[in-house]
Amino acid sequence: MQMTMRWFGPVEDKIPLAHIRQVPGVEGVVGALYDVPVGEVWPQDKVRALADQVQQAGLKMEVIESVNIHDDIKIGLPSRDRFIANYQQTIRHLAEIGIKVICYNFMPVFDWMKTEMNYVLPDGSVTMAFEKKGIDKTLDEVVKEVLENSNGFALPGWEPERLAKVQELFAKYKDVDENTLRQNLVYFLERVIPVCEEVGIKMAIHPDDPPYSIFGLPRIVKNRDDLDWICNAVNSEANGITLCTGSIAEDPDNNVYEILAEFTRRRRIHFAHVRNIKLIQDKDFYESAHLSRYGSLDMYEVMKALHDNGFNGYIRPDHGRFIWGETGRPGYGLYDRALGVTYLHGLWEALEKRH
Ligand code: CS2
Ligand code: MN
Repeated sequence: MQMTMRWFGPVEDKIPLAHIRQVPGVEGVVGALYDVPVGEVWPQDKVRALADQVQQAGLKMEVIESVNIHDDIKIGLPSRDRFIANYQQTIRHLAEIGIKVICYNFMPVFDWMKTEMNYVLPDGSVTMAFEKKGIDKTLDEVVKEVLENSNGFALPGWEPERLAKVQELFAKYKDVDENTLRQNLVYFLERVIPVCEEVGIKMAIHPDDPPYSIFGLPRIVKNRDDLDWICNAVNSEANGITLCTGSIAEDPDNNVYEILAEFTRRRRIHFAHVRNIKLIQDKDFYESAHLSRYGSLDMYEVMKALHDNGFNGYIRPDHGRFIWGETGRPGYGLYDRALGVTYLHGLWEALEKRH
């Protein structure tokens, strides 16, 4: 496995690559371009500049998170063909600079949803949480709160300019049910997977976060059966998964260890996001420290499911808390994610030496 950390680039991320390089066991970063509008081609000179910068810092960049999917593709509008052609071109450009995996999601309207961005734990650390009462409000109120509480950062998938028109966007999805969304995903995959196969890239879909419907929007990457359906719909290793333990485990009915084991065995998990969450009541939860004892997941079992089934993809700690006075982009401070890396390496080493 290759351990990585997400890096938001020289403008958006205040953590220098030089600091990421000092985290023991981190070989690469997971990068992206943030100044290209969703749906447009990522220009070759820009992706190359990013790759050069990472390489000069002594790190690899073989994973992109995310090349986001334009809403017209998810809705299935005639304009999708232009956006899919752009996506194909972006795949080619990324292959040329050595990218192996593209993480993406197929969630309508917005990316992950948390209701609390500054949730204070008893030890004084600050994390993110999701409480159902936080979305029992109007859509406009919820969107306003998320945007106001993101510490001044544009969260991926929560671009203020898109969400300024959130009602319009919702209206466009009014005839899109789960079936239609599935058909639209397949339409997209049938066109991009052959390109991926040709250039040696793997697509890796991220589960819905949370993995159930919110605001009446359809969700199609929620559980084992959804993942199975997606894998079979376009049966290619290039059609794979980003298995995010935190997201999958937000539905207590999901058995995250079995899901990890099955899809690792099936060679479809190309990228793993590993984080722990603490379920509070019903489906409310907060993102805890990585160690098993702080959350609801057994992180030894998580790593064992990957290890024992032959995982050889990319992995990163997912969100971290803010500790030691750090502030910044919610979920993406340096210190707690670095502790997560070290812990995950410790588990992995123990698994390697077990026999
Ligand atoms: C990530 C997601 O920060 C996060 O929670 O796990 O934003 C993820 O990058 C996207 O859903 C993948 O497209
Ligand atoms: Mn994730």
